[in-house]
Amino acid sequence: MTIAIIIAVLVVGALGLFFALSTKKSALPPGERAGDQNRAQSLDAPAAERGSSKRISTRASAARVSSAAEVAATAALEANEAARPREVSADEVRGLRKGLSASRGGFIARLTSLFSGKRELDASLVEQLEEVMLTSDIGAATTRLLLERVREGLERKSLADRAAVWAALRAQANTILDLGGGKIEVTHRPMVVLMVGVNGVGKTTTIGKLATQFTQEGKKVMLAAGDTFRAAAVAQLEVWGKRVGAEVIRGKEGADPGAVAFEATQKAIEAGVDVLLIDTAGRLHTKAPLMDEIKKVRRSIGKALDGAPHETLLVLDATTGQNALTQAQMFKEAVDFTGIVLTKLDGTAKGGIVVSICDELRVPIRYIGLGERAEDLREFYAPAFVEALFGDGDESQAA
Ligand SMILES: Nc1nc2c(ncn2[C@@H]2O[C@H](COP(=O)(O)OP(=O)(O)OP(=O)(O)O)[C@@H](O)[C@H]2O)c(=O)[nH]1
Ligand SMILES: [Mg+2]
Repeated sequence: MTIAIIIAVLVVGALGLFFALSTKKSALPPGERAGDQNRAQSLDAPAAERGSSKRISTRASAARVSSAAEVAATAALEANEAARPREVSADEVRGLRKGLSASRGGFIARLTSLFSGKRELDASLVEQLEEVMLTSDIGAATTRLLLERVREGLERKSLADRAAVWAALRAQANTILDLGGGKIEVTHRPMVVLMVGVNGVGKTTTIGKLATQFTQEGKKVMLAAGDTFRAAAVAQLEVWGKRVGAEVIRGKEGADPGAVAFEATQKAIEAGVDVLLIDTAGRLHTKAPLMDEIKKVRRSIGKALDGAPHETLLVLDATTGQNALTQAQMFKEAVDFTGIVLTKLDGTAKGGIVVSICDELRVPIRYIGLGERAEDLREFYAPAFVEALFGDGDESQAA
């Protein structure tokens, strides 16, 4: 009887202790639990490896930090998902192909014509391929790289027919283009994205398109008019803001763009927005004071939020060909941009510039612009792009 009472007391005590411990653990807010933190950290790692996200460190409250950790964890999961090769749908290729029809009708048509008829596959084919590529803005060094495998294959006679040469070219193009670009993952709250580039390349329009896409995904978006030189530039951003229902932060005309960017970042933190998109004035890459100013804008954003801007996107106009490469090289010296948006690919027959940019800069292309509508901004995915540009198919069936 006594032993039974002692056993009963011990069991009740053990249960009580277990209950007390588990209650204490779950009373901690999410993110402060040891397990949660480990989970958030380990999930954060793959995103950090992509080079686009650093550990979260903001001056906001602890509660905000824990919610930022959750955002990071979710985004890292999504990034993991995105890192896996995904299937390319026929619709995706058709849509891209339509936008790239100028290039397909231009240099791609010239390339494919080299394989038509019963043409012998010999060294003269390489010379002709080289000539077409150079006139399509692929650039000398990249052309050499692209043709390396073709040349070797022809020498070793392992590339016996048209289809094999074409496949070798496509594979090589895919290797050059596959730098892990694509859609911006929202890894921080607020995720601060700074847009830079020379005049008229499509910075403001790209912001409008991105704002539309993020809003459609249910994200809260804020825009900042860092182009304080022209009233029309602010008005253009306000039109987009109104269209997508996003607040637009603006300074007085002629205000310091760094101050506007700083204020906007603070407001984005206060308002709990998911994505802050900061526009800047177009600047000539050859003008040192303007390039210094963009460095200052970046620093100001970092003062308002550690680690921000999380993405700095250089916008390049594909129709300017090799000049776009020169711009990129000079911007790279001033601001360490993390991704590229290549606009107006719909308006050029020389889409080869995409390959050249990836090869020379080794910075991923995040988006390409194939028109003026919001849906014309496409996330860049190398296999889909290669299939759309080099693949066989009829544009007349394009969606
Ligand atoms: N066809 C086509 N037009 C585009 C694309 N992206 C932008 N545009 C057009 O390019 C023009 C310039 O775009 P903006 O967004 O004003 O360029 P910006 O870089 O902000 O120019 P600044 O502020 O003057 O430096 C506009 O007429 C846009 O509609 C695209 O992908 N395709
Ligand atoms: Mg603009």
